[in-house]
Amino acid sequence: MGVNAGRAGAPGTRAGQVIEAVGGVYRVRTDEGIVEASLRGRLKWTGPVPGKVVIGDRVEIVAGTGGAFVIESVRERRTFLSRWASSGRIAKVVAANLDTLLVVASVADPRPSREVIDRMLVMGASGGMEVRLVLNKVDLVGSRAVQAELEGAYRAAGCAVLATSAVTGKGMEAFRAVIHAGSSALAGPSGVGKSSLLNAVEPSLDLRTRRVGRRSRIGKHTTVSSRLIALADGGHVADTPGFSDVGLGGVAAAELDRCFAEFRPFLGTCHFKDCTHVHEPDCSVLAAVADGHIQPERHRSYRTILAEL
Ligand SMILES: Nc1nc2c(ncn2[C@@H]2O[C@H](COP(=O)(O)OP(=O)(O)OP(=O)(O)O)[C@@H](O)[C@H]2O)c(=O)[nH]1
Ligand SMILES: [Mg+2]
Ligand SMILES: [Zn+2]
Repeated sequence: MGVNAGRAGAPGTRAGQVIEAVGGVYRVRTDEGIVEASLRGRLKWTGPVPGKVVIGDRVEIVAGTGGAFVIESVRERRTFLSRWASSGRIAKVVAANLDTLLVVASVADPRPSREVIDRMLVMGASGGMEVRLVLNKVDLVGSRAVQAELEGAYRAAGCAVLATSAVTGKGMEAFRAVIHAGSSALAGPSGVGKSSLLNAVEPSLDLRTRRVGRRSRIGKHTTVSSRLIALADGGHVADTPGFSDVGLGGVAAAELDRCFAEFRPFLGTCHFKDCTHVHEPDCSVLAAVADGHIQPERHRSYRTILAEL
């Protein structure tokens, strides 16, 4: 990385990246190894989004008295990923500076929902991440038609699609190539195979699989640990509990249309500058839906999400 070498900063400060956050303790990877750090009371944020320090955040740490490290400042985030907080409709950022959001759906068991897929694609795009759709469980009997339909639909919508099976290994070379190329997170409903896919990439991760019912988590004290895992063959993957419900609270209604990749060529040419592409006359997006350039399912997801913002 070499981020710190020769950097003009206060003496004793070094740069690093947060790779784990448990309670008030942050593990920070620096050029000179991994250290634990706490937060300075008055934290300096370079970026516009003060809040919690999360995995992926790039920080400056300084050695305090007795050799303990303190996070002094947080750099502006390049990308962010958020999900709904447990209560209310407030989305909180759970990871920063990741390159890619892999939206995982299974072709069967559980059945895929296009609206859920679209929400997660929007979340990734709105946070500035590159998004890809992973269609998992393609080994399941009778899943060919669903796979073909979704692959066709999302490729047509300008989204890269991977078809995988964590069980047979089908499509895993392409999946590995993406995972090892940068930093990513996997999002998708419970049971689609997110942990299984990561275990297939790196068995030593030994992530817990099989479906965990929502009910069984209730009553448990949730000591939530988020980690940014460095993979043996390169790349990092975020391991954050509860990625089945990504939050759209941080998305501005006026920016939602940009999060639908295939809408972009039509934006800016509607009759009204502030066109919402729902009911307005002379709307280029609605015209594109009418003549088949935009799929009605995608436009339906857009309308549903817009109504919530
Ligand atoms: N047939 C088949 N089953 C799979 C595949 N991938 C995962 N499974 C099974 O699907 C179930 C759920 O897989 P997990 O990896 O636990 O799913 P997850 O997305 O991590 O689920 P949560 O952690 O609850 O969000 C397990 O029983 C897996 O063995 C696959 O490619 N094919
Ligand atoms: Mg899992
Ligand atoms: Zn419009």
